[in-house]
Amino acid sequence: MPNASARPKHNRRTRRRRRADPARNELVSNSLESAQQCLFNQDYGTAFVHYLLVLNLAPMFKEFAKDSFRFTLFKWAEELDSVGRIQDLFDCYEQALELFPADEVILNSMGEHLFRMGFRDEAAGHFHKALKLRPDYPEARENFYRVANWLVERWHFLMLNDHRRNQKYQQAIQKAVQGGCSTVLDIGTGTGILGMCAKKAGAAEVYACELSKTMYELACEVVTANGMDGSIKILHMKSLDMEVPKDIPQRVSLVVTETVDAGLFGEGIIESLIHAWHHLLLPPQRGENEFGEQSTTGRVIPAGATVFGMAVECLEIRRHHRLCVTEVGGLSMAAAGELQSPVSCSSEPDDSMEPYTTERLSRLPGGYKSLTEPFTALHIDFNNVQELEGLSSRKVQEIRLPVIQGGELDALAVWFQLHLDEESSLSTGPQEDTCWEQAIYPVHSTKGFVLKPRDELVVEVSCRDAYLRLCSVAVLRDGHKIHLDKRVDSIYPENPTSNPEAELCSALACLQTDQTKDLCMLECSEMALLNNHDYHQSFCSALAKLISQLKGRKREQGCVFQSDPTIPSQCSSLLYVLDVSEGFSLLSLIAASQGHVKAYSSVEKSKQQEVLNRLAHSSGIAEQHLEFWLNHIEDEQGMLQRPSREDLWSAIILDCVETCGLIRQKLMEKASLARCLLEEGGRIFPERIVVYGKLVESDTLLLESAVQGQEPTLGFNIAPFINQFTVPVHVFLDFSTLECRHLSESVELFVLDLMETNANYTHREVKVQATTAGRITAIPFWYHIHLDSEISVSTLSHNSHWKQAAVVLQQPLEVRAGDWVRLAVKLHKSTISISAHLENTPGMQ
Ligand code: 44T
Repeated sequence: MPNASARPKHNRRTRRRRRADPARNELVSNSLESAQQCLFNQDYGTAFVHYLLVLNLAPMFKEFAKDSFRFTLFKWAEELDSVGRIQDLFDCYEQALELFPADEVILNSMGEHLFRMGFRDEAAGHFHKALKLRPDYPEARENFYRVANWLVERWHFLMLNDHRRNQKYQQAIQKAVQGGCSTVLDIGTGTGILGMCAKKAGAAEVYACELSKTMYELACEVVTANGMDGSIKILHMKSLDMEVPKDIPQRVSLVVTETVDAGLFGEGIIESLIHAWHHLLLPPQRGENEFGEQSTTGRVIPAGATVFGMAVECLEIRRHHRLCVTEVGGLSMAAAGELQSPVSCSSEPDDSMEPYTTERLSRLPGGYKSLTEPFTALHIDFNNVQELEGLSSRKVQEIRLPVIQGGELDALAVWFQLHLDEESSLSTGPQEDTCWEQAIYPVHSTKGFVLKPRDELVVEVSCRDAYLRLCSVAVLRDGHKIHLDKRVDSIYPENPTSNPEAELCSALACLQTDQTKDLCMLECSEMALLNNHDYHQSFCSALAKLISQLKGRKREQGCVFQSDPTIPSQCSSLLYVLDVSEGFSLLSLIAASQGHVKAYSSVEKSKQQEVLNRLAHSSGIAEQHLEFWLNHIEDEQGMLQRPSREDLWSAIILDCVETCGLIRQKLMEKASLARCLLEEGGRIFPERIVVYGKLVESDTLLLESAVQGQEPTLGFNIAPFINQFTVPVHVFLDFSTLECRHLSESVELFVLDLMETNANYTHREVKVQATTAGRITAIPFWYHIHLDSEISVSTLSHNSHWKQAAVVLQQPLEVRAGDWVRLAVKLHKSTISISAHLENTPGMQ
């Protein structure tokens, strides 16, 4: 398709001749007429082709036909989407954007398609563009807020707000540049800050590379705004793809980088530095450097790192990685097989496994207990390429750690000290006042292992695929070695010949059961949900109540219920329950265990379906009473239509709140659809959700939301650029450990009635009185999920698998104790927004 915007401008003569071209004019007018006719007939595909022809031949019709063209495009795209013609769909959008490159509605709509297909970064880019074109476009704004976290991760704000870290890096760079490193490469430049430090320190040549497109564009904007666009060359690429002289003219004398994650190596720093030493850096320095002279050798900031570890007991970590209950909602879990979170470094690495997760230990609800002193796990010199290369082949190091306090071994926590140069370092330790999280290597052994004060814990440290791996392998107790990494926990004597019988038994046990067969992976939040006793108990009671009511009703209608649930009942006496929870859920089984219930589960993964089948079997639930719904239907749209049955659903269980603390998208649409599919007396679980919130003053939340203060960052103008990516709602918050001052009591913000459509509203004003003076910076919110009029679950409870969310106010609001604050709460497409105003009505109490 020709690019209309790129076509050369016509001079007057050609334009006059064009206007006078009757054949062309006729084609245009016929095509326009056909386009309109096809549109009227709802033949969107043909209409779209006609419009393309008209608008490419006669761009002057663009304004006139814009609305109809958009409408046609959206309708045609919907059709293409429904039949899975995805490539055609995106081709149409591309053709449309060639005609209307600055059309925010088309951009936003293409973003929505991209998002649904899982192209989150690309989707985010489209929403961002749409919003730049029209900042007051609410649809694009909401979409943008939903994805901004993927474009610019929230830790960028934390790092830029961390003045000590910024200053230390700046000083180290300044010293190196003044010491002779005059050509500099900033690997993973982010906003461009370290590159700008090098330029400001007087480096002659500065290069920077960044692999994220959004961050690259942001760095370009920032560098230009600081008047350095001519003097820093920024490349949109991964450092590993850089070559001399193609990308930079010659090797540099200094590489600066902060491509480190909480586990140090997760951003690929080892690979990047090995490549840099081979291809981008001058050879390393041997002996003393000539101070002040232009350096002919290369070096890296940071110069190296020391990694520390410590064994901890922590219930919060445990409940996210191990099954801690024996019974869930009345079902014994004994037959479940082994359930494991995907965070493990003991098993073979595969794509679905992560060796560690991250947490800020100081903010874990319930805290943690150190079971050992911190130990040094590894030291690495970034200026020694042989050492970097040898890391993966280093032999596994075994460390023995004396246990200092008894407690259950839940995880090894890891942090590091980054040595910027010989003098200066940064620590990511749990006791430090920094923005850093720690890496957590959870222990998986099913029963949990309680360490005693005189024990020694044996930890193995190794480096595989350039990831640091730490594994608790054994405990030395009273001269015995107790192995921890065996699936069957077994006691081995230090000297194997002293108890050959025990050894033989455990070897046999390992042979007899192929334990990996029954291993099933659950997300951390799914594991926490299984461990959430109250949640399942509440559902169990509410379901039991409803089912007994409905059975009573059916009996009155003359139905007979067999006492033995394994004998197939008459169809009309069965009750149907559908659980549309996302991910792993036992609620369908809990429903089926009530008897005379046929339950439909939405669990999709086959390993997880196997677990449900095993549990059904061990709980005496007849095989035909549990079905996997999604095995039968092709597309999601059929989700709530029960297959081939004239009876209606007795209960539909909806998943209302995402783990991150937000209401699930399209919840209300699903609820209204579900309502139409219920039998008389049937219900939706939950029937109602009440949103609660509280006024708080929290600097922490501000630091994670935007670069704070009016002062430039290290003298550079960065904040206004990165702050464009600020979002008003903060997710995955732990309100119980958030450092903040509570400025009011909890207040009901909003009610969502899932059973009564008419009861719902989209706006609500709530008045709340400040109990303490302060600056309201945020309003954390959470939900009471009412299953029926008596039973509810709170997303704020201590054993919840949900986190909380918070609205961070654009401008903090100063209040005195007793002031009334008016909150305007809005719910648009499952997104909550809140603005706060001081209520100044005289006499208001
Ligand atoms: N997270 C810290 C990681 N990059 C920090 O695209 C600490 C997380 C964190 N570019 C809470 C707190 C904290 N070539 O923009 C990124 C990334 C880019 C590269 C070019 C390469 N080889 C790479 C590798 C990475 O570098 C930037 C920084 S990476 C990590 C930083 C505050 N949660």
